[in-house]
Amino acid sequence: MKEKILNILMNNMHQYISGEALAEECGVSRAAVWKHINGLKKEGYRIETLNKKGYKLINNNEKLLPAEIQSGINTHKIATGIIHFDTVDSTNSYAKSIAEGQQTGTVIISEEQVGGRGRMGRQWSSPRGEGIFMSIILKPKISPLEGSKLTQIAAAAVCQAIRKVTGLEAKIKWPNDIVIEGKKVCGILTEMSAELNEVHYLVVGIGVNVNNTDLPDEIKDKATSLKVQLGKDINRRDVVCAIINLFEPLYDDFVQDGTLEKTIEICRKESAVLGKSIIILQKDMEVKAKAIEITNEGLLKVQYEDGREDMIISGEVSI
Ligand code: BT5
Repeated sequence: MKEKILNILMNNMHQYISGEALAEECGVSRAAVWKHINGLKKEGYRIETLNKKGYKLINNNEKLLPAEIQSGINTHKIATGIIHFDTVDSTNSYAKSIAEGQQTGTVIISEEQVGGRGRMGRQWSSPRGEGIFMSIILKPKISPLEGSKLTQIAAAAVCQAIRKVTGLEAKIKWPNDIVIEGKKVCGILTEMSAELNEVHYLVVGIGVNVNNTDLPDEIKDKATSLKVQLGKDINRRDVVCAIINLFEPLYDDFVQDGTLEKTIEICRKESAVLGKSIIILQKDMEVKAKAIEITNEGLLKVQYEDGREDMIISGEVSI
């Protein structure tokens, strides 16, 4: 109901709509409308209320507010609960701190991160309002050995979402980067709490550079944003909704039927590394190899210069 009211207000941005009209269109009482409007205000929407005239939504500064995301998604589990922050240390860290008490699919999203993290303690540049910083809490009944498959599912969803919303030729740089013209536009960080044979929860963190124009010097040469590539602003909400909508069916295939078929098909089709000479960085060692296959399990099959073949589960690959 809250989403419906928000939709009507959004379609009539900057105009007053009477409580009566809203109540009629939504089939609820005016008191119920008032209650939902207060709920939206608590979520951060600026809604002006004027006696006799009704309610008016003022520009919400394009924040990624929960009701707005929920009105653009068609999922059953993923993002049915969304927690939004103006600022947070790291959405992954927060997600982990509350994961035990959450249902599968809860999404944490923030306008900025002051301690955004990459893998192995690296930093993730997370400037306010420019990118997407979100984490999904998941509780699949899988073996801990399968945890890395969630990264492949997220990569396939983000790659498709970017292509769908912007038309840009996003590619997946196995295992956890999305790149455009060889430059990183998204990173994925999957973290897990598990015992030897049981997963407690997984947190899939997704960071996308959307409207960034001024990337930090340290990453300027190897990073890009959707805006830099497209030459115009992109609505972050559209990208978030597309990611969530595309993630759920791939995730469901995996947890319900144990199949990664569609995910792997996308990871192969959009791979930035298959068939290429790559350098694998593992434990401070650099090894040259050729990327020859992404297996049905999401592993990267490589061939070293001496002809030996190997299967890698995770790691750092450069082209
Ligand atoms: C990643 O790590 O690529 C995973 C990034 C995950 C970020 C999301 S945001 C929401 C959630 N909450 C978090 O705290 N994290 C997740 P890795 O493969 O280790 O790459 C990290 C490296 O990418 C850094 O060392 C930089 O070189 C580069 N980098 C940092 N910020 C970047 C950015 N905004 N865009 C592109 N590259 C960046």
